[in-house]
Amino acid sequence: MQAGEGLNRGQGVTGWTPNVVGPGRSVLALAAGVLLASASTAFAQDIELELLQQQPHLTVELGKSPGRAGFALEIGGGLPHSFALLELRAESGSKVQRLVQLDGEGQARWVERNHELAQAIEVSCSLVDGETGERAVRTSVIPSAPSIVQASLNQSGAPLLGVGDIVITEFMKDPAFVSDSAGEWIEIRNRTSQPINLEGWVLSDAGSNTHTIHSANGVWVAPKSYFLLGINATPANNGGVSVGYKYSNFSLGNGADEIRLTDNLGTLIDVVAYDDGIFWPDDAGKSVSLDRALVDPVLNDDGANWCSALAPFSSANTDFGTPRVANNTCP
Ligand SMILES: [Ca+2]
Ligand SMILES: [Ca+2]
Ligand SMILES: [Ca+2]
Ligand SMILES: [Ca+2]
Repeated sequence: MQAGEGLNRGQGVTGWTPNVVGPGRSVLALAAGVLLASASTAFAQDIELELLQQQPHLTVELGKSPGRAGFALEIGGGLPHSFALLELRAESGSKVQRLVQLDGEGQARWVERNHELAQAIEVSCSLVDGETGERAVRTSVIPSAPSIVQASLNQSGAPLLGVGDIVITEFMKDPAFVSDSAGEWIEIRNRTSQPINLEGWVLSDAGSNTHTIHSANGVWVAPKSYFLLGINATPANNGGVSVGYKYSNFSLGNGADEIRLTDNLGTLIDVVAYDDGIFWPDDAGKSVSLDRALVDPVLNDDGANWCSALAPFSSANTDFGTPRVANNTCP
């Protein structure tokens, strides 16, 4: 889409030009685009207004669908695995900050849901160069946009998802009752009030494990519910666990490993990277279980918020865990 397409009602695009920061060095340039779709628009296409072709960049999508407003920020061109600090300041002066980790390609996508845009919002993005310590800050204003009807829906019309809409809550990396190749599983929780379809999502680690979730009818996680992804979906073989989706080409190392869940648009929805028992629980035959009060995509990054499950699954399986139900409170 060209910048300007799909705009109406006198609303427009805001953009700003690259700046040079530090000793003659262009560290960061930002661009923002605002899409305002008319009431007659059935579904806006997924919009990316790239006002600047060069990297690094930030693009902004605005959207509102019934009961669901918000905007998405695409950050690109940063250093791999570095951080961007986003600050969102409303006209009233209230502000929130978000620390976003960029991926291995120096990119990140951040979605703010349920943000009503009744007021203009000033967005600042800081990228820090880890080598030089240089900090680049760029700011622009998203106008208040009460006339937005809907935008930023993906091509299937599904609402945008954000970091933490699905959270990894428990995993069995080292079952004892059955073999690892039969008994590994991952429990996730849908924290939203909407059903979420995992179709096209990618389960991966930092190595070569990668699996794209696919099922003819989609893979739906009910609102406010737990769901199990497992290596084996046959209860007779997997220790009696009710697996909702069976993956392949993915295993949970008994030492350090990662669980990454990326949605079909490329947003990293949650990631857990555990170690070999230094800061994380590491008991054979017991799942690694996030404290039930800490179901959060950031809090679950800390091994101290996890513990080994406290009780057996059932009378039939002596391994410990709480597959598909709320976890214990950690001791
Ligand atoms: Ca394992
Ligand atoms: Ca792995
Ligand atoms: Ca996480
Ligand atoms: Ca559980």
